[in-house]
Amino acid sequence: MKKESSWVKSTCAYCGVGCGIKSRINNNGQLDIKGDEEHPANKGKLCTKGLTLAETLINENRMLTPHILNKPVGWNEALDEAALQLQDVINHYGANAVAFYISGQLLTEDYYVINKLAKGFIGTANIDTNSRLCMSSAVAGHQRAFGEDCVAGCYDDLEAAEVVILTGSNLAWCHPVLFQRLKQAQKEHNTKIVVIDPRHTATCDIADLHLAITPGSDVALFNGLLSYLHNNNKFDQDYINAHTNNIEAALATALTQDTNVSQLTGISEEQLHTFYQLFANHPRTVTVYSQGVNQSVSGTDKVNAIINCHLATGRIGKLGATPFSITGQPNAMGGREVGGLATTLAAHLSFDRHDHWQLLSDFWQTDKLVTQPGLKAVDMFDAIAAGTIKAVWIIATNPAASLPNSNKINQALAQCPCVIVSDCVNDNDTLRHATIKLPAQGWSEKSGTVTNSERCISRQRRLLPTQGEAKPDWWIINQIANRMGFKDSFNYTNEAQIFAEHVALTSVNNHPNHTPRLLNLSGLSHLTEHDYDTLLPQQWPINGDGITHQRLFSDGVFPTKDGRACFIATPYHPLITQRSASYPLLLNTGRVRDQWHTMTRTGLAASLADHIQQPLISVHPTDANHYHINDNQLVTVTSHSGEAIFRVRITTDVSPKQTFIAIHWTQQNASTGSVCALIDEQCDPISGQPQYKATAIQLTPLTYTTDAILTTTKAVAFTDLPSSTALYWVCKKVKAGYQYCISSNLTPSTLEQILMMYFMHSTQHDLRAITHNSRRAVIFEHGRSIRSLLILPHDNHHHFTTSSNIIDHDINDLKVHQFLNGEDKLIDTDIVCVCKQITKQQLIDTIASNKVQDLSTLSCITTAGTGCGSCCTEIENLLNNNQD
Ligand SMILES: Nc1nc2c(c(=O)[nH]1)N[C@H]1C(S)=C(S)[C@@H](COP(=O)(O)OP(=O)(O)OC[C@H]3O[C@@H](n4cnc5c(=O)[nH]c(N)nc54)[C@H](O)[C@@H]3O)O[C@H]1N2
Ligand SMILES: Nc1nc2c(c(=O)[nH]1)N[C@H]1C(S)=C(S)[C@@H](COP(=O)(O)OP(=O)(O)OC[C@H]3O[C@@H](n4cnc5c(=O)[nH]c(N)nc54)[C@H](O)[C@@H]3O)O[C@H]1N2
Ligand code: SF4
Ligand SMILES: [Mo]
Repeated sequence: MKKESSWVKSTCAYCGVGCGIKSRINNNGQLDIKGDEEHPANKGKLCTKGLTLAETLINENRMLTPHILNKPVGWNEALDEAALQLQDVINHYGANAVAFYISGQLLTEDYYVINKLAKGFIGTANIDTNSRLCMSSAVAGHQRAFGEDCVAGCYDDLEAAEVVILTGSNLAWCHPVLFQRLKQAQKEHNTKIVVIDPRHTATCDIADLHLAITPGSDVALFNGLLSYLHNNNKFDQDYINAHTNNIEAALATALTQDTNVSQLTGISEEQLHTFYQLFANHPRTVTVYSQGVNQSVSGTDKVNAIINCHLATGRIGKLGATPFSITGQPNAMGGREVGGLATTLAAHLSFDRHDHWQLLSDFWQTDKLVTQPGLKAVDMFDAIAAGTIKAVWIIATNPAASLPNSNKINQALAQCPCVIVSDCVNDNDTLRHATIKLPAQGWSEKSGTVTNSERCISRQRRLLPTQGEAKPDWWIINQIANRMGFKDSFNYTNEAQIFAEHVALTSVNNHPNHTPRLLNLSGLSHLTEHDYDTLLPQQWPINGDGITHQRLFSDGVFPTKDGRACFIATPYHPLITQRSASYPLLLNTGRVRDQWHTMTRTGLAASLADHIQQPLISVHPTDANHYHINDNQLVTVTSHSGEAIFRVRITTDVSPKQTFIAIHWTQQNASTGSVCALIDEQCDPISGQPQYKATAIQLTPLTYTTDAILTTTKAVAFTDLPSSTALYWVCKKVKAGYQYCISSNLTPSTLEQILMMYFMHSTQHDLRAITHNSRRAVIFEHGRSIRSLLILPHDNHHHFTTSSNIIDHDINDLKVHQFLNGEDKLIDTDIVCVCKQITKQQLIDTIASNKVQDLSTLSCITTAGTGCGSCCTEIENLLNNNQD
């Protein structure tokens, strides 16, 4: 038996809450993971995704060696070839013909080096990041109001506030640990919580007030609030006079639309009044905003409309009073710090300032520094499609699935002569277009720093040995930079050296007479490599005195020329996407609780696949009636951009004429591919952030004759099948394998024949049966089941999606024979409590049969909700809905 290792502290791989974890290798050689009680972000708590991190660290689908044109090669060959191809494009077409598309999932050190290479040495600003899709409206809004991209507040403010407004944020599912903190604070101090979201989400369960706003109308709501505050003498005139500019313009714009707010936002006068009063009467107010605000053609204006209300009341930089942009990715903030966006320079230096160009050129000792912003993500891929960009290096992001109009993105990548992709996995929608694939170390192997939503820098540490020949991203970039002739400036041998350089850059000329940048890490200037290894979580700024600052702007001084914040006039424009007779419904997109983005990691954990098993479209009952659609039925969804198939979830969580689809499924795990195939490419004109939350669509019910469930220990390739075989298929991880749910227009016997031929041949042993008109087969290897198949004629009343999993069972196991005899359970319900594996049906049955009225009794009987607690709000919902 192996010995357990000691606990090592690191940071969770996923969201911008940035929870601290503790991890050790247990005596089975696997990672034990728990929350770090000493980390200021989570104080020991973790959500389902954090708790199941170890389950995702399997070697399935890992990229283990570099590849050129899909052939495995050694590192030297791959690096030489990548450098040669990039150099070749630069020689023939100039530096702007190469582009870099990077990610908020990189470590600060990786991010710093790639940005330095592109902007400082190759001399192209065509380097953008998936933060363009995520935080760029917030960045632009902060720059306009504060002069620098800074998040003023901290998590403690959520606990100190009297009123917390969550707008365009599904905190319960997307930042679950912050949600738990807020929920606890509400219990202790009776915090009033307002949720502004067109949908009823799990977050609404703690809301005192839910404003189901008309999509896209946030600017009208907050302009209305500014007018209300003015008209009711709630402005902090002293603060405005002492610390801000431009109130007149912002107020004049707001006042012109005042009377229409209820009509514009779809919120009743009464609810509006309650909200405006709550805001007006509670100085300690925090407004949290996320993608419902940022991902909009008016995203930047939405951000400034919110900030205007906080500036007008002096509610910024104070305990429990701040506008608060919460970040999505684990290092969205770190990326912004090193200038990963095409529109920013490193260390919060600006393209607008000549003195900053000089400072950075001197610091990097280069004469190639770019002085103009480069192409933003959507424009960058347009330039790839147009052929003006001829080489792209994509690192730690999956644009073929996550950018709008993904059919177009896939075409652009397919025709691009040089597509270098650094990723940890061997296959995703983007890697399918790679000409050169470079294997990167993933979470648990890589080492460096990340910054969370409250500016807290934490270490991610190495926890496990690296799989295959994967290398740190910074190392790969450094190697290619060397081969492109920049050896003197890229001679890092470890991540600590890069961090030290980043720290030094934040401190250069950063003092009062140069319009100080608030991003200042000079307090870390003398960090040794040992100090870096043992670095504790700390918030920036960390000035020379080593003192960190929890809140910014507490002194009312802003990093602008005159030290004043700026009000921005934000005229309201209704949504540009208009529904028409051909596309009468509106599509909103976002996240589900247990999956992360394109599922390359969370998709590997069987326990995370149960909560929401398939790509669903939420449809309101009146629309379902109108289209004659049943719950769980498949529909084809079309938009101006594309077409895809989803399973219907009929729910009043969405309003009539509105729908919602989650973003996680891709070409890898569903026939339909990504929901982004439907998203029209409309962007905010200032930030360039795509409008992911409002696309006009149409629904058509899908008819078919046969359903099948194939369960297998190894993933299978549906692309190998004749195209007429499956109208629709989707794959989910199950224990010991994968389960495919297939819908087809073939007869059961023909479908059986094809699937048997492609996927069910065995040299060992197989068992088949036909029972109650279903067809079943199991094949075995060395006495254990490796694949099972179940085929049924489709019945419009029972859209089953799962069958029992009998993979990796003994040939004599009772369950295997129950399956073959048709005595197994077909499941068409979701698992609500993932930790304890309790299904929705079990909970509904328990509520009914025991007349249970409260969460604690239900938890006692079923154990649901006693794990991480992320599902408690969903269980409470069931309790509310199922009591008569
Ligand atoms: N489980 C999970 N958590 C995650 C992620 C994940 O993939 N899975 N990803 C992380 C990342 S990168 C990000 S960016 C964050 C995103 O975190 P959030 O922004 O909280 O998540 P979303 O689901 O994208 O969108 C939030 C809400 O905006 C609402 N909305 C849509 N239109 C409007 C509108 O016009 N006005 C308003 N006020 N609201 C609107 C949507 O209905 C949705 O409920 O989550 C992070 N956390
Ligand atoms: N319709 C719609 N689309 C959206 C959104 C939406 O709300 N609606 N939200 C947008 C937002 S906010 C975001 S942030 C994006 C996210 O979209 P993406 O960034 O495209 O999604 P991920 O699945 O996180 O892709 C990360 C990739 O990096 C790999 N990876 C992970 N760690 C590492 C590493 O350390 N090094 C390297 N080299 N690779 C690594 C993973 O295997 C994976 O393939 O999606 C955007 N797209
Ligand atoms: S809240 Fe975010 S950072 Fe914390 S455990 Fe969950 S996914 Fe990880
Ligand atoms: Mo994001």
